[in-house]
Amino acid sequence: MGRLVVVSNRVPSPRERGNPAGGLAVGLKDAIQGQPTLWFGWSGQISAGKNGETKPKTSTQGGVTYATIDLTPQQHKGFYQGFSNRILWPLFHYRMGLVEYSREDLETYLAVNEVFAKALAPLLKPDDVIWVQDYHLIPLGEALRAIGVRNRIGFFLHTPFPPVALFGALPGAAHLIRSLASYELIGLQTEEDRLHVDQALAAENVTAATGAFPIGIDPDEFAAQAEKAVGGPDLERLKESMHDRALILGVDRLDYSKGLPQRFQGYERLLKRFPEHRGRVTFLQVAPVSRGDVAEYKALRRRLDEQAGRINGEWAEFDWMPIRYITRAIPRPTLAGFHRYARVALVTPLRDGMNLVAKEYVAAQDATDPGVLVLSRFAGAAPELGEAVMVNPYDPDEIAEGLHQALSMEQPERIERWRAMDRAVHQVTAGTWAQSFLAALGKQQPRAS
Ligand code: ADQ
Repeated sequence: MGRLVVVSNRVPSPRERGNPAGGLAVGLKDAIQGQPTLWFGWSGQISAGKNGETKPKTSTQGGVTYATIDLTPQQHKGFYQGFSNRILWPLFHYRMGLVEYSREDLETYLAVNEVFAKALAPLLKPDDVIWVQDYHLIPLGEALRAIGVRNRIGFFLHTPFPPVALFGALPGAAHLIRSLASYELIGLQTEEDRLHVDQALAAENVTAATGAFPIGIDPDEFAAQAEKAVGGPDLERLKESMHDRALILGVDRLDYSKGLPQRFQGYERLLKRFPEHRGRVTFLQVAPVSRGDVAEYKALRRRLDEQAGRINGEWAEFDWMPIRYITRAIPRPTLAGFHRYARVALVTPLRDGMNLVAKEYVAAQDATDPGVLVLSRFAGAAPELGEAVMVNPYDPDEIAEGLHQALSMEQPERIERWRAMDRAVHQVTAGTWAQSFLAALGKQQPRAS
């Protein structure tokens, strides 16, 4: 049996391997169980090596061989911070106004993909199946083909893919789209994203197989963690501090795609327009700092600091604080318990590939007394979780109304909605995501024979 070769920008560090926190790592954990796997990518380290002469460091842990390379400071700046995070990330989240294009960054992006290809190729065996992950590595398939790699290669995009009119505005877009044709299969999160990719391919007169493969979680594992947290010290501390108030929970990386300023405004609107909730609810937002060295993220953090401080200053009583705001990560087992205890989860990204937090909240609920999910209709999870209270995340008033509806919802309706969502979360899991993508990849005609 050939190996599965996963390629992603970041390979989890040895410390992260047992307890993954990012969406991609959480999803892949399940996928790679029981299959000989090589996981290749950036170590997360920056070192002053010579471009293009990188030899991967390998180590084996939990049945997976990890092979990593470092980036030079110049590669890290142009490829990761620049083209990936300042250009592709905002563009793929429909935020043209935040794109800071530079041709140098595009060139570094293409060059680093070639470096990845050259470092990976010697590790490959003829019957390996290669699965490239995410927007950092769009041209990797093309770079591998250029140096003679003939293995089956699939690509999965974890972010949304915008309409071609938007994507086409990016200098270099045509090349990136054409490079997609090197893959045997291109996987997207939703049918909408798939349609956009099909349209982009058609606009460049190239063909490639595409499919929607929504990513999921391991719902039983998360539910077990949530149940285990009940009665544990962290959840007890939280409960005690709540004085029977209803908990509204938000959990996101601190990222402008997650709609946090609008969410804070929406919560403030709830307090303003529905006074019955004043003093009766607490909003806990956990938002660990992410990409903290990119200017846009610094600005977002300042804005949220300001908003949280101002809203608390304006609405707090001497014995009640409306918002609790934490910019550090919280261990998953603790977080699972918080999800279970929360009366409402507020998941309002302006755009999101999928959003695993929404699925985790559903999985964590107590079947007899579940909470309510308030969900952005622009999350990739929205088509699957149609029983959530759906909101337009750009409209703080709609968020406030959604929160009010969620907080006022009677138990039978909460149970009915939750059951439908729990079925959906069990139907599409991290495991089925990987299996269905890899099965579809296996059926494609090889492109490079
Ligand atoms: P992300 O943008 O990182 O992922 P998401 O799908 O919500 O977003 O996944 C985040 C993961 O990290 C979840 O498992 C969550 O529990 C965990 N996490 C978040 N905040 C945390 C905290 N404070 N402490 C501990 N853990 C935390 C990207 C795309 C998504 C897509 C995923 C997977 O942007 O749209 O769903 O990849 O494809």
